[in-house]
Amino acid sequence: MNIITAALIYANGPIHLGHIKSTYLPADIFYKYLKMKGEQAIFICATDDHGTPIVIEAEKRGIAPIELVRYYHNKDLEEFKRLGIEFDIFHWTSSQENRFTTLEFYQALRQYIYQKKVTQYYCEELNKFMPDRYIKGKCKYCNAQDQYADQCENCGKTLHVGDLIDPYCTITNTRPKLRDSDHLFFKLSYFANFLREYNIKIADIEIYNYLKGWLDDLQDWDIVRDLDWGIPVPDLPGKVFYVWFDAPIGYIGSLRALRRDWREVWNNSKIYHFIGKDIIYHHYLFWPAMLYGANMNLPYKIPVRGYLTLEGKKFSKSRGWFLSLEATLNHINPDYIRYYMTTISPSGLIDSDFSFNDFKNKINNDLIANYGNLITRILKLWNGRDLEKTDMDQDEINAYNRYIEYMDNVKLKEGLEVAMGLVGYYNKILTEKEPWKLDYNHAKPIISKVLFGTMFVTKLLYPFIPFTTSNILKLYGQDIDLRYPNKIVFGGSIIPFKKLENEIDILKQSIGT
Ligand code: B3M
Ligand code: ZN
Repeated sequence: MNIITAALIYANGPIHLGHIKSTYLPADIFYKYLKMKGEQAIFICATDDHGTPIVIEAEKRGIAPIELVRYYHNKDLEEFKRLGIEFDIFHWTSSQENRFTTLEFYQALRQYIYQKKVTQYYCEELNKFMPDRYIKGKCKYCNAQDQYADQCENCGKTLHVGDLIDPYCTITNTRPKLRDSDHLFFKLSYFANFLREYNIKIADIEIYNYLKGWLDDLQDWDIVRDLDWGIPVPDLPGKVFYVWFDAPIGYIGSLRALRRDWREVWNNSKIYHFIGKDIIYHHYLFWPAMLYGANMNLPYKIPVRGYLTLEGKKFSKSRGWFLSLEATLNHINPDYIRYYMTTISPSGLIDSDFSFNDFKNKINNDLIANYGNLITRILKLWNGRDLEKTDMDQDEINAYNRYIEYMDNVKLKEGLEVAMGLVGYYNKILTEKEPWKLDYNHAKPIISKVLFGTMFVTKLLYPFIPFTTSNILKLYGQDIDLRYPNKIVFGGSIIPFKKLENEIDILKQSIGT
């Protein structure tokens, strides 16, 4: 079995194209590919429901955290579906299953967990410890006013409890006290040797270099927060587990909601975690240490992708510079989104840029002009007449082998390029041999070859543009698998795509919505 996971999405705001490109789309393409290849695979995702930002967002809207996370859970699932993303389960980390699993992990890891007092801000008016994000004050390094307690936005310094001058609680406007609170720490440092060896095995060299600084200086993790939203910590009333403790456990908690034999399945699968580069630390270090300590199967591969910029500038929610998935889906064919995002997203740490011109160009002059045109031309040329059986030639076999190799290694952009190369190969045969100038007897072998090839390459394109390709495959009697076709049923002529015209201008108007 293969388990594919996509990072669990925080349930406190809309999905944007940055999430899609780094995580959800590559995971879905890889999942579709494995299924098409005939492998068993389970695709898991969930909303990540806990953590302070969720509590703050809910408070801002005057609703309970549970209402906020349920709202986003439904909305996210709906949008993922519209993009053709098909999880076997889209669960939530505030589920029963995740609560049980988190408590079991806590028991299993007990020997690596110790209790320690930490000093926290405490609001006497509310009678509560206050998370960093609720406390503001003056930065002790640069004197900037109104900085949050965890980081100064002016000088960039990380701040610790006590580093703010004249701190105040943002809810009551009173001065918080400093008080000790009992927390639990996970001995990450104990796992240093294991983590080094494990990452030499599974991390790409680029990622390994990125991890090195951390590997040399592993800090124990505070896995407790003084909050009332989260999974309660046994024997520490008023405290919950830190969101990053129960979030990765949510992969297993979600599998548990899907399968009774979840433990066997987890421990006997190849596990692939698809993530964005901002959460490398948690997936390459923290999570494997937890799994190892709890005697559970470790991730087999953790594919990472970089951030998305929009017209060269960083996505920013607060400055309204982003494309939400919902707004994009309202105007653009989902296959176009998937196609374009794949062409700009190599694996690894490198960032990619979404550019409106490039988008239009790649859809109209690459996808439609090459693949769309091939479909339309060959079906018209054939027009349902009899065919002769053809087999793959050496060029096709080579392309197929390269496709498999790239896809197996989660090099999806490269896999797509190989498929599009094959599209070019068939177009070239038509252009060079001009079968439309021949009588059908002479044209037949050429038309047959290109037609079988076109159906074949349509299969290779299926994981990337599933809506269009599955329609075509169905219409002409093909299964969704990787076999070279042996028979084609005539389903009429079609024009599979419509060029992008003013959709691009409309999409520009949707920035920030
Ligand atoms: N929710 C952060 C993120 O969405 C976090 C991922 C959890 S994966 C276990 O990037
Ligand atoms: Zn500062």
